[in-house]
Amino acid sequence: MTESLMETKPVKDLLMKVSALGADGGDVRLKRIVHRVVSDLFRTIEEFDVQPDEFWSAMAYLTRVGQANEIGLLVPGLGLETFLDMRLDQAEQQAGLEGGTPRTIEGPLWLEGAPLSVGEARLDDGSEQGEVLFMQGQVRDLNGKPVAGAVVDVWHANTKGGYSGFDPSQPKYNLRRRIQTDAEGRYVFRSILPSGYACPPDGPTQQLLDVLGRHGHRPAHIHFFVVAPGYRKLTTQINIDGDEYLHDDFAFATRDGLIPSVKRVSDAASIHEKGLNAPYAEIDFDFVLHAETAAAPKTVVERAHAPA
Ligand code: MBD
Ligand code: FE
Repeated sequence: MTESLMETKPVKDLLMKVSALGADGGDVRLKRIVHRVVSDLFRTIEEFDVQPDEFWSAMAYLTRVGQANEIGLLVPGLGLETFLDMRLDQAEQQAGLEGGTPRTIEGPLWLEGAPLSVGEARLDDGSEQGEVLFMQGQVRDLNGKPVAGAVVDVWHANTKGGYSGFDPSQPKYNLRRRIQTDAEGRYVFRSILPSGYACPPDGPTQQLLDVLGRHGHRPAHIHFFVVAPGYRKLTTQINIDGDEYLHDDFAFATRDGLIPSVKRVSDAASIHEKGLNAPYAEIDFDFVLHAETAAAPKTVVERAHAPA
């Protein structure tokens, strides 16, 4: 066996100089993180005997991920976004926060500034012949008290799995709304049932998934931010029950408690009452928020988003 270069003084000295850990100035926490990350890369290269052509193919890969604007897609695909959620869950548990609607990842496709209305909204513009969905519920706190004036920011894909703002075929803010809860903490919206999302087939994220022998599908889902003064921001999604990828999400976002039953309504009287001419779907889902507390890390996450 050749000796481990990692354990030699020249490599240890190199890592200290790279991170400037031994020098004055700079951000000490960042220096320590850079030292750790670069050390771990060195170690990986050594342990797997990574050859220069392999290394440069990885650098070219990362370049393509950035150029294709797929960082936000690779991150959930590698479970990193779910890991951040697991850490928030753990911190809340340690702070004694229990119950409430489970969080799950935001994903890369939220846009700021969706139209705001009170109590109710229609998310689709009628241009797509999807199955009509009515979704409704109440925002409450852990004591069951309704939260009036909460804002439910909802966004989802169309019947082809595309999101407005990213899929140029859709009008601005299609399938995106902010709904302020009424005096009883209630919200209701009309939309169409989304289809699942699939990673761009020719993109770098799918390229890695292919090499791993994984698929790039998400089950059909609807995203939410729920915010109210004095409460912890909730970032979550519901999944549409029955989807073939329900428990096989490439982004690892499916959770117990986030799979409400989808009621199919097909009686003529109900259809007529809704002004429709075909059966429709109904979902009831309540959001339960935690009161804000200094005992757990904040849930408002600073994150760069695509310009709306
Ligand atoms: C999505 O719609 C999504 O929610 C995630 C997490 C990743 C890619 C597309
Ligand atoms: Fe999504």
